[in-house]
Amino acid sequence: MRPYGDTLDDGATQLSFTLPVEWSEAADEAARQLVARMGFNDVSVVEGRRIATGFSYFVVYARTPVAVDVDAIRAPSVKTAAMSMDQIDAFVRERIGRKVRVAGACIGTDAHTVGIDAILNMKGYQGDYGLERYKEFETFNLGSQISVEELVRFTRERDIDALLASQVVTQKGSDVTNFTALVELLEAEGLRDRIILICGGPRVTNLLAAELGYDAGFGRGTLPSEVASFVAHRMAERLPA
Ligand code: B12
Repeated sequence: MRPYGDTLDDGATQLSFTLPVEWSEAADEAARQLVARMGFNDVSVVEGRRIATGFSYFVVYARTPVAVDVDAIRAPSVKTAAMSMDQIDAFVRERIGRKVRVAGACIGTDAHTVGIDAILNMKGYQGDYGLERYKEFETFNLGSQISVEELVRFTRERDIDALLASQVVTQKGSDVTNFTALVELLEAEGLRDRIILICGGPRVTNLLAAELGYDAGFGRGTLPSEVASFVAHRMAERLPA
């Protein structure tokens, strides 16, 4: 399978990028040559303009000769059967028999709270109520710029069942660094096996989460009920038969 624009399989692709150069016709040609060197064919620079002193921005159309076999790709979804808030509350009452204690935060220096708030805050996201609204969840939203040390201390002191860590900024791999530091500290403190550990953010995939040692990862467009359902099912699975 490859991308297409006009006719199936034509490989048509749109790229956009910034170059640290004042715009000129030579800058357009530099952009064209760069994309050709990336392995693309039929390269045309459809937009090139100055965006700041010494910087230009380009939009380029080109065709890729490469393809992937989508049937050979394994990326398991984290989504359990869709359940409403009431159904999840009933499931927790029947199968777990006590409130589930959930804590969430945006970790490291990341100050983007909108994503974790969408999952935790009472009003929720896209008409789907957040975890604070659930009767059977006791929810703690620690906010932004929370260090992994603080989050782990809170987890221990409040006997948290499920820990939710958010990362929106991914510059220089800071998301992976912070997620990794959290897992490592939980392991060092002997807490990792006791909790359900979840990461999330617009660049997070369930595949990445598994690689980092998390129970699940949720990406862009996640609804609170998807997270609540995962936590409830995973808690039930962990109970002795
Ligand atoms: C609003 C915003 C801000 C606000 C944040 C306010 C706040 N209180 O959150 C302010 C102005 C403070 C800000 C600052 C910065 N920002 Co900003 N910001 C954005 C913006 C426009 C929207 C983000 C947002 O709110 N999305 C809406 C929410 C609902 O979506 P979401 O985060 O993806 O969350 C969903 C899922 O991902 C998931 N989810 C998220 N977290 C979690 C966690 C768990 C556990 C789970 C289950 C699910 C989950 O569920 C949510 C609901 O579906 C984005 C660009 C964009 N359009 O996305 C840039 C963006 C994120 N910012 C960016 C940058 C670079 C910055 C700054 C570094 C800029 C600067 N040089 O100062 C600073 C960083 C400050 C800091 N210390 O973190 C970049 C990040 C680039 C990168 N990939 O690293 C972006 C992508 C803009 C860009 N294109 O360059 N920003």
